[in-house]
Amino acid sequence: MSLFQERKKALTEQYEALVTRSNRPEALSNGVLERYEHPVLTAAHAPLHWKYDYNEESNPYFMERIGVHCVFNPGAIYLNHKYYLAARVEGTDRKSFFAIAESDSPVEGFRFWDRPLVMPETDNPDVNVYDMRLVQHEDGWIYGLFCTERKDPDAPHGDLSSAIAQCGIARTKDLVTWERLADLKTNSNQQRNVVLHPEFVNGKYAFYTRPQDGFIDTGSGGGIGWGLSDSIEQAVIQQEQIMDERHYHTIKEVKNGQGPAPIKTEQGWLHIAHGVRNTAAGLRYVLYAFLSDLDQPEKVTHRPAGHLLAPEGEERIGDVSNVLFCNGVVAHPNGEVYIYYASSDTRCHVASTTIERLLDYVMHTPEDPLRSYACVQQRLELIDRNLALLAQA
Ligand code: M1P
Repeated sequence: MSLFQERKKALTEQYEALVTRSNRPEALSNGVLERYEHPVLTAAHAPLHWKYDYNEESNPYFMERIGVHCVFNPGAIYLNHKYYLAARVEGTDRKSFFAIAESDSPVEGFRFWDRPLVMPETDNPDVNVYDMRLVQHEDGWIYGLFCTERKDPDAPHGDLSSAIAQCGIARTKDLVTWERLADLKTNSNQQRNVVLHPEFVNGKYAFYTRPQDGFIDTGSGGGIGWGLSDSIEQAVIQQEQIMDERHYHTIKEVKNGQGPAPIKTEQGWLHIAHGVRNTAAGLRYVLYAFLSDLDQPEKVTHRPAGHLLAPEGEERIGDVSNVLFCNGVVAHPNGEVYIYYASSDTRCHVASTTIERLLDYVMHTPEDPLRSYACVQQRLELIDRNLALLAQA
């Protein structure tokens, strides 16, 4: 067997073992949700034929030609009894693109389609696209909203990092063929983490936004915004209001952003979002949850304090360490919920829970009292109630 054949065989076997491995939930969770032992998608899940030249003559060493560096921040949808993840795949050339992985199971067996997703460009080509939120809208289309990034034309000479981030919009019926619509227009210089609400509100398309002044810093951008547009083909938000503010000395003091489209429940819209604070080790991204009013989704009714999920173990390390990010969730009518989240801009994980448990969490976790003394009082109340119960036992 030639070196080419040996390597191709060994790598193919390794790949098959990876994509077919089973994935068990952790034994004893905190009761809110269960993590799983393995990530559901990693860079190693990218098919070998995306990376290697399969021609022995032109690639005698069976060498990787176009590498894949990370697979993260997946949008998620359940269609025709299958789970689909629209992952952000980042090549070794640093460009991100989207690719669909599918499985019959919510927690294991995800396999990428043979080809990545081809997202059409607008007249102003994107340099980078990432973080798709998949939404089955009541108008009958599946929408993919994502961040589109282009070099900032006003960046000072020599600044090759500053970009303008805006919201790209595309729609599909089958996840295969995509129609690109005009980018969302708002009054903000920059937008990331824009999400389409799944229902019309007052007959209009409704968006969660994240206005910000700079590419990295939100500046005066106060938090998760909300706005309506008459059209989706030429989406324009004239008036943006902040519905979930950043707050001093909380998990979202630097910035925050809506995760996937919220889940409709009898008690209200259940949201998963990310909050960012600054530390000596750099920015730290955690996931949090909140509930908003059924008729006025922009009105937050319950704000549990702190994080729902924070980076743990290997999740803490990666290309951009100390980051959890979520833009995909699947909620079934029977109440099962699968939260797809990425760690450290590197890999994708799943956590499972139910709508009932998430509602219990958002409605019965106390709000952040915002001062150490008040936090101790809050905890003492719990401790005293528990000590009384323990004394009776
Ligand atoms: O690197 C962490 C995340 O940073 C950005 O998110 P945000 O706009 O909220 O800061 C995005 O680039 C996201 O993809 C990335 O995971």
